Amino acid sequence: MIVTAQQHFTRQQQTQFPEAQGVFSWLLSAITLATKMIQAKVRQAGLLDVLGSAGDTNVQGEAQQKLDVYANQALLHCLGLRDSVAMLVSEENEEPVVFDRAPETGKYVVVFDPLDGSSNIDVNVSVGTIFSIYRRPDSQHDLQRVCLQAGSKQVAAGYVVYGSSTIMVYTTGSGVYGFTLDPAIGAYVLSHDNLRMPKQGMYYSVNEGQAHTFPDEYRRYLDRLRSGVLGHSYSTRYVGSLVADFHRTMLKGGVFLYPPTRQYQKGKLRLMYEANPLAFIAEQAGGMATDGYRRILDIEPENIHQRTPLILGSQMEVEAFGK
Ligand code: P6P
Repeated sequence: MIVTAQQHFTRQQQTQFPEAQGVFSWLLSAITLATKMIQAKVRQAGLLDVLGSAGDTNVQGEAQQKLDVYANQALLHCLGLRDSVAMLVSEENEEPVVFDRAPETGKYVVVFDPLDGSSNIDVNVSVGTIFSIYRRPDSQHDLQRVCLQAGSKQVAAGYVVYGSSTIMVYTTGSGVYGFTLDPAIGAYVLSHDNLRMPKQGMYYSVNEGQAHTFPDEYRRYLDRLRSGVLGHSYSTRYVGSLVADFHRTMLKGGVFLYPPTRQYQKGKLRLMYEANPLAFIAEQAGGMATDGYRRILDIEPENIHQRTPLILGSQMEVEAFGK
């Protein structure tokens, strides 16, 4: 018996948000629709002359790949059509996109990275979409307060990895569920029911090429992992695409880390649309996520594009940092 993502959203909502009358599951369906549009383009990247830069740079100053632009437009379009969306925050947009909706209608804020790791598309490496959903605080009109909420306030988070298959993983705070897109029927079908991250893994995942610039506590930590102090030696796996590296960590355990480096003194990854959603999912699956000092989900954001160091993965490995 197959369970589609849509059926799962509805079931989750009936048990968790009965007051939402279908609005919440309708919102999630906008995201799955956009990701189906994105995956169709990603699968044909080499054929549709979408390779290479769109000629612009985004707010991060990074060369915008044409698929980045397409992915961002797909999410802005599909989500913008939902009356329940009050505001959208995207890695590709310097400012939030605000919709003039009454507080009792526009109840949600969606934050997303439309196509993370897109520089890998030209070499056919997995890329992904990451999203996070917050409630609009009651009668809150201050834009800053609406979109700058700590990760602990998320009502849902998820990612889609466009890899050897297209898999969507999400949580609404009651466990983690994975769905594989079945191209034959165009639906996401439940494939990972109540996903749990192993308490310890065999892999650590970090860009070793930057290790000489990591702060000492990170270098000491990696030396301890390599020397087997956690009971066994480790192999390293690093795709260079956050969603792919995290999805492996979800299934196999271990730890992913992006430390502060000489180029990125506060770490490279973004709090709002990379660290927070993946931290929520990791914790819901029995894992952990810190910035080296604090639980990621406790960080009070100061701006929508702020970066953070990230240590993310199995409880055993994350707890061992700093010991
Ligand atoms: P580095 C991709 O550009 C990305 O934002 C993440 O997907 C990935 O984890 C990270 O950067 C890789 O960065 O500096 O190791 O190439």
